[in-house]
Amino acid sequence: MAIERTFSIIKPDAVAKNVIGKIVSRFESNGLKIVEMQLKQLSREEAEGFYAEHKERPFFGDLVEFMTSGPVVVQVLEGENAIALNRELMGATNPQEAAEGTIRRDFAQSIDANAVHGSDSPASAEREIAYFFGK
Ligand code: IDP
Repeated sequence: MAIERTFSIIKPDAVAKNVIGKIVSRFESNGLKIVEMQLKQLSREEAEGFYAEHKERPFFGDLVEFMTSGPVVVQVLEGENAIALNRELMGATNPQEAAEGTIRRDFAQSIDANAVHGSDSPASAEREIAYFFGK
């Protein structure tokens, strides 16, 4: 299987709950390496640009509000099948529907405050990594 890179965000709810280490540990113990990492406060413009594909969705305003409500951790994860593996470790968007043992099931409380973001395809991974870390 190919070594891939994917983009991940530990969202403001998880940072506020002090579970950065627990979430990173899930990545590491499942074979993903952290190759870039930064704690940062997103500006409104950065959050709007990052989620531009959701601009027309009714929850867009709340999503931007939430993503700028406190610091996040942006990171690049590398490993075999990293994009799909990270999505599997995260669990479903709605934590109530996320499988047992997933990050969202264990650390998230609601569909809008759902602990983590992860790229959903090679094209998004490339775009999202470039958006925060350049080439
Ligand atoms: P994903 O994060 O699992 O890839 P997307 O459908 O790409 O899910 O949605 C991006 C983010 O938008 C979600 O992680 C969640 O925080 C938020 N979101 C998605 N659907 C809803 C909704 O129906 N209400 C509120 N927030 C939502």
